[in-house]
Amino acid sequence: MNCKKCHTKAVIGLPRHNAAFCKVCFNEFVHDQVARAIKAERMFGPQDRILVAVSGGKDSLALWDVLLKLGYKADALYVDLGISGYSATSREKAVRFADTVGAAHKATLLTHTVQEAEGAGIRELADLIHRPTCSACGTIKRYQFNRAAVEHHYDVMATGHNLDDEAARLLGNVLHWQEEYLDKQSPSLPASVEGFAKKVKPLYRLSEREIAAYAVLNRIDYIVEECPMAKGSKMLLYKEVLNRLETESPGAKQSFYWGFLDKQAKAQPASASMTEKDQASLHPCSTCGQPTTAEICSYCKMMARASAAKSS
Ligand code: Q46
Ligand code: ZN
Repeated sequence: MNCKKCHTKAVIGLPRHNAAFCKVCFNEFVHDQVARAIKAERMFGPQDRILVAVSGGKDSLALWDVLLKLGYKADALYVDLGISGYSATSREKAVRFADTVGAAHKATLLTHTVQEAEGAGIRELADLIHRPTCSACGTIKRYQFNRAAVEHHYDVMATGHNLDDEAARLLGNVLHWQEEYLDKQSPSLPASVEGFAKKVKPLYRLSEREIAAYAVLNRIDYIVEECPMAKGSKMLLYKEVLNRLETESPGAKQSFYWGFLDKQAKAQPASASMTEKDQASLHPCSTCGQPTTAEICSYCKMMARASAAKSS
């Protein structure tokens, strides 16, 4: 198998593109896919400051790596969830990457430690308020990333969601006809109101397998294990189903998700109406000042419930 571009020995085959690449041309392909995503979805420009949400996993570290190599000003934030046997290792990977590749590009890694800030790790917090760990985790991560982006004046927040993540999420949303989520499943969500950072997903054109190959070929040291809380999740099941489809017909995931994006772009004249709607119903949380539709934001409510449960 030879490289489609330079005809030397290929290191990876990409059935959905009917192509194979050597390491150099594969890196070019990955960089090009990210550059296309940034341009097509008007994610950010060369002068913008980007905050990458890193977890120590392959996707977020590969995203940080690509953005720095493309010349963008990208710092990162790592949220330490305090999950024993997982958080220490994932943190170590994020810090090591920051100390090597990050430092070479003068990029900074910010950290937020849940145990330190909220007095308990994510599992304990979730138990205290009787909520599934992943739902409490989602609230904390969304809040802390948005807060850091706004407080440190980043123009945009980038996450490492890839084609497999987005296709699986779309499948879940369609299976349950969650139209309100479908509306917001875009690779680029504008900063709808003051206090909410713009959010983008520059890896949406690349599959999980392609990103894993990029990480390995570029010697990115990432945590291979998934978060232990992900076991048995519906997302993993949807990914499995989509992988079966992909094996049978290469390109299935891409046409499913990209097809959705095409239809969405035709149906929605940008996100103007959503922005107006959001703007009208949001105001500052009376506890922390972050935007919310209620009197107190869901993060502050969650923390108040946790500390009440602790002291009772
Ligand atoms: S990190 Fe958090 Fe995920 Fe772990 S606790 Fe669940 S939501 S599975 S992306
Ligand atoms: Zn609040």
